[in-house]
Amino acid sequence: MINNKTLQKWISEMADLCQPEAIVWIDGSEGQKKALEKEAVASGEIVRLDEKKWPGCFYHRTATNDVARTEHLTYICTSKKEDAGPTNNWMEPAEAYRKAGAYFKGSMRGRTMYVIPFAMGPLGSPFTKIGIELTDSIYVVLNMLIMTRAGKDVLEHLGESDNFTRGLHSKGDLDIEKRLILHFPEDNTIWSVGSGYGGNVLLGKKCLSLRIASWLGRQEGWLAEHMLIMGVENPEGRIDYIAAAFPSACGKTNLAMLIPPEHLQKKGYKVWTVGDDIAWIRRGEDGRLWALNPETGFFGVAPGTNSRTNPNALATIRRNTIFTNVLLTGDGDVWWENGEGEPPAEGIAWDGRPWKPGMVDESGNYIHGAHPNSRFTAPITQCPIISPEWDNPKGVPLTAIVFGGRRSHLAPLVYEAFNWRHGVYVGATMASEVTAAQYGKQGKVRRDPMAMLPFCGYNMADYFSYWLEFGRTLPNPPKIFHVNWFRKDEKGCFLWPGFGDNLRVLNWIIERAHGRASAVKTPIGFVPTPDAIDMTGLDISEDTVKELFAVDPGDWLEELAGHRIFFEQFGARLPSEILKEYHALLERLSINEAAAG
Ligand code: GTP
Ligand code: SPV
Ligand code: MN
Repeated sequence: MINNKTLQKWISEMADLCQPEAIVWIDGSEGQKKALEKEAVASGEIVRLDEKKWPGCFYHRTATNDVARTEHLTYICTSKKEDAGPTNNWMEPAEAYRKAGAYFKGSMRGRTMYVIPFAMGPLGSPFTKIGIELTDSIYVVLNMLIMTRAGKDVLEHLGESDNFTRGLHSKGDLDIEKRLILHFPEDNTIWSVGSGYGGNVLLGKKCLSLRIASWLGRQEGWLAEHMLIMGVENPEGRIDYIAAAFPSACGKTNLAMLIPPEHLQKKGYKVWTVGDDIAWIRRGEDGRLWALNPETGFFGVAPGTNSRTNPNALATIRRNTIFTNVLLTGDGDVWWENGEGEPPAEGIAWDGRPWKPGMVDESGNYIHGAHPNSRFTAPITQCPIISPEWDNPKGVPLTAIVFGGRRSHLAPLVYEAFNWRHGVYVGATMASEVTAAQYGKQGKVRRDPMAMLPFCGYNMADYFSYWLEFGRTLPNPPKIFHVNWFRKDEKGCFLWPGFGDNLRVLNWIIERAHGRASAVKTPIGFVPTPDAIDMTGLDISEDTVKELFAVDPGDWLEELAGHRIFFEQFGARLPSEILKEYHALLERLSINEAAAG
């Protein structure tokens, strides 16, 4: 099928290691896809859903110990430990190849090795990167066919070049003790073994498009970020594009597909989806930043997705979608918590056990039908508001960059950084409550700079330096903002309705970026004046608005202690500008607190 010597040699080496029974090339054809679906249905790897209700849709359940990214088993394997930095797990490359090699050895005996040539980005775009994933999972193949541009066109484009990411994946025996997700940025290589869950095994996604790409981006002068991209069209027809970084399960997919509240719809506002998880950002010849979504699908969180919160997602997943770890019913239907309609009378839960509504465990806790990190994989083109620009090889020009997290307390609904350098500080000090998208204690606040803590492929101190340097080269860097949809009152209820109403906040952001809309200066940045955000049609009290915008210098001074502890781990590698920003913020807050107190 191919003449690429480097590729052939690598595949034969990997086949020698894993010893598959057969090797099958993925060509991207409909016929091959159908045949693979049939085979996986026959083996029980996937279940075909009811054809009337869910045309072209399938269900898959992963092992119960394999339902989220395992960050503690994810490594950056650089020759020097300092290049991975203190926030990444590190393994010496030779040691890593040896250790994982033992798990890969013979792991594909009796199985087929699928060769998936895939491109992240449209073929021919200056952004685009090519990867080859070798895998023993049809589920992975079917997901990659949705999430990436995969097939023989990619091989033709690659030709005899050796410039591609080498990805090797085997389910192994799905033993968490023998699971490793390894990145070798110096070799442009990814090895993933012992898992069958999304972010661990769809190697084009977090592994290539963020960890490897962030490394490549720094060498080549661009940024790879954990960001959604969306367009907001105003009544005059002007479209402003925004890129926003929120940690996993903190609202990227939802914001990217937002439906404007009625009042703004009537005025003529529209939203266009460009991407929901990853943005590759380059400096354009015009001095602006241009962003591209390298993916072709959504791998979205199912629970909480319903026709009130995200009707566009619901429309997107009606057909040709793979559901993972949701609840399955006997008649080929699926269901998840806070989804559509009443729960079915009975079904099979995410862990494979029979489930009925109202079931509780020994301690009286609710038993979930769908796993909180259950997901759908759906083609991006099925999104009703897909932007006509979504696959423009140039990307889209950015008006603003937004950072955000899940903070019950402290962070106001929105604020604007004073300038690029301060904006980098705001991103670098992002924090969020841990969600079900990663193993760990849920609800605990952890620092997650630019939502990249689990995804930065090199030393995070160098990443901060690179962001600072990147901004210095821009004649008019986009304004940087921070949002928090998740602030709660003392009863634990969200203060802000969120979802569609977030457009009200985006409009303020866009107006500010164009030098309009009013704001007050606070120690942490510019916060909207009480009347600056259009609240028409919202049932929200003046007191709530005040609480949403409140900046408490005492609480922020406590928060700053956390910033300092986080930064200390980087030692001398931390850029001095970050420390300068820290001291300036400390001073602004101290003056403010003294004045208040
Ligand atoms: P990853 O795919 O893990 O990167 O997640 P994501 O950032 O795309 O998050 P997603 O949009 O899937 O949202 C995750 C959860 O947050 C879902 O349960 C949503 O219902 C909920 N959520 C999203 N936006 C809002 C919001 O504005 N307010 C509130 N209260 N919840 C939200
Ligand atoms: C995330 O966890 O940020 C996701 C899902 O988008 S995964 O592909 O598993 O990383
Ligand atoms: Mn994500």
